[in-house]
Amino acid sequence: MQTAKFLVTGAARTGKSEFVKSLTEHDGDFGSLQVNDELTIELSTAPLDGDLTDILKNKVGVVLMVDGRDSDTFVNAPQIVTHLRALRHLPVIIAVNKQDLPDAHAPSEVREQFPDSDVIKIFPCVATNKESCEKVLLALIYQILS
Ligand SMILES: Nc1nc2c(ncn2[C@@H]2O[C@H](COP(=O)(O)OP(=O)(O)OP(=O)(O)O)[C@@H](O)[C@H]2O)c(=O)[nH]1
Ligand SMILES: [Mg+2]
Repeated sequence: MQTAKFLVTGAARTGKSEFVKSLTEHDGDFGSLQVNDELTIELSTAPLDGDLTDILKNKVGVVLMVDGRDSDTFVNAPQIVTHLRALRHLPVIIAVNKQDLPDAHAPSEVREQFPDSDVIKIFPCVATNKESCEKVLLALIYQILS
């Protein structure tokens, strides 16, 4: 049995816990999901303002949640990604959450924050919707395997 551990981080109230809950049915900052006899996925959340060094040690990828309704959570996304990559060079995907709400910023608007040379993946997300969260997680897994 192997366990693949992912970190879900981002600013306060961006939807980190909701993302974990939709995928794992666990309420809170941690949840696990048994894919099959060989693989378990563990998701844990952590705020951006703490020291993530130890938290990142056993992770295989990072979901950076931003709130599509709150540009304050993504104007500094390039700096956050640079910071995360400096701590540990892991695959990172950005989930632009709350796409179900009116006037949510689209992933393309988050993309505009990044230099053209940055190949980071940016996905729409509705953290309250399981299928939407699965798409984000699968995209991150494909990135890890590529
Ligand atoms: N409409 C809508 N509401 C969402 C979505 N994701 C999260 N929310 C709501 O936004 C609020 C914050 O979501 P949480 O999952 O608690 O966010 P968090 O990042 O874990 O917040 P902290 O742990 O306090 O930093 C809650 O009221 C959620 O129900 C979404 O995709 N759509
Ligand atoms: Mg939370």
